[in-house]
Amino acid sequence: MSTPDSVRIDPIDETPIPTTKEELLPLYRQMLAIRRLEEASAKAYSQGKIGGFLHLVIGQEAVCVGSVAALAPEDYVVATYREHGHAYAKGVAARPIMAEMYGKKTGLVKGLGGSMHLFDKPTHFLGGYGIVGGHVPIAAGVAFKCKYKDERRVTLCFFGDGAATIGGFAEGIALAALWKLPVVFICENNLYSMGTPLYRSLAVSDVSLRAIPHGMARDRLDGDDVIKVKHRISEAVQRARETNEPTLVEILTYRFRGHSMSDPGLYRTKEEVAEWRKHDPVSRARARLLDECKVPEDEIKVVDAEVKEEIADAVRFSEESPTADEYFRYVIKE
Ligand SMILES: Cc1ncc(C[n+]2csc(CCOP(=O)(O)OP(=O)(O)O)c2C)c(N)n1
Ligand SMILES: [Mg+2]
Repeated sequence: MSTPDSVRIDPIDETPIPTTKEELLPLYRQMLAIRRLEEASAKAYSQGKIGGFLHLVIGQEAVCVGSVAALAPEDYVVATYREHGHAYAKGVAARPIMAEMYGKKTGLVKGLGGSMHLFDKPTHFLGGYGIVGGHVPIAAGVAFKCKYKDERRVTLCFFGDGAATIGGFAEGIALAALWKLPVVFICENNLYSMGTPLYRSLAVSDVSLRAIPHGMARDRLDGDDVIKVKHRISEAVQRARETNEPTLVEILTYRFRGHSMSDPGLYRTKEEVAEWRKHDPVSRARARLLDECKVPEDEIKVVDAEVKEEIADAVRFSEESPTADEYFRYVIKE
């Protein structure tokens, strides 16, 4: 993958991990559903049907899908404001995610949170946080609870490269290492924090090196292969579950769209975006299904059609649902 040299401190192991139809097809399906869900939400946003902020994970789907595939259902996920895919991968259905963005009563948090504040107790998806890096200590706290109660549950904490410059990140990983907490910190390094490239905010661009002063295990990999992500995160999850040792994993990835819907992304060249698009995780998984797993194209097309209908249904459901009109009930009027 074409990663700027400044980002690559350690060589990255490019050896592909073999896979099977049974393993890859469900992950392809999830990634495609997330891609279609977000494309539909972008359309609704441009039509004025979704308000507030909207941050899309398009291009980064292999990170959330591969990572969450390494978990048991009772494990926890804590994520950022770019979290629709993480919630979906954890088991939240497309309908309540989309309806939440639409601000409808049928939304995941009753239409009162919006895109950045998804939260779902049944699937153990614990948010959705808008303060960059602010959720890293929260994830450490969840992991502390799991260890204290001897639950053998693991917490995945997702954050961006920009979060690695924040105090909350430094404090969260320090405590997790000190107290040996069963948490895997996953830095989704998409090379930019809004319009700021990582090399302008961190002196050393390898975020995973931050694990070293804490004696914490670390890993660093490319994020375009969902199978590789699953296998490498599985190693960290196993370490957390069996020994309560945390891991800091940095996954190099790229968002194909702007930071949010209001960002035309003028700080990146067309050539850079085109280069990364060659490593589209969804296309890559599809190609592996065809070439390596020998899945007939017609069978993949059935999945494509099912996903299309699933998302069309989520849009219809959201459009037809009643508006969450209780916003002001929770506002204190002076
Ligand atoms: C503490 C804090 N500072 C600034 C912001 C404004 N802000 C929102 S998203 C963002 C970029 C974060 O980039 P990164 O952590 O790399 O995540 P990405 O958006 O690339 O997924 C910033 C600066 C914020 N929400 N919180
Ligand atoms: Mg980023």
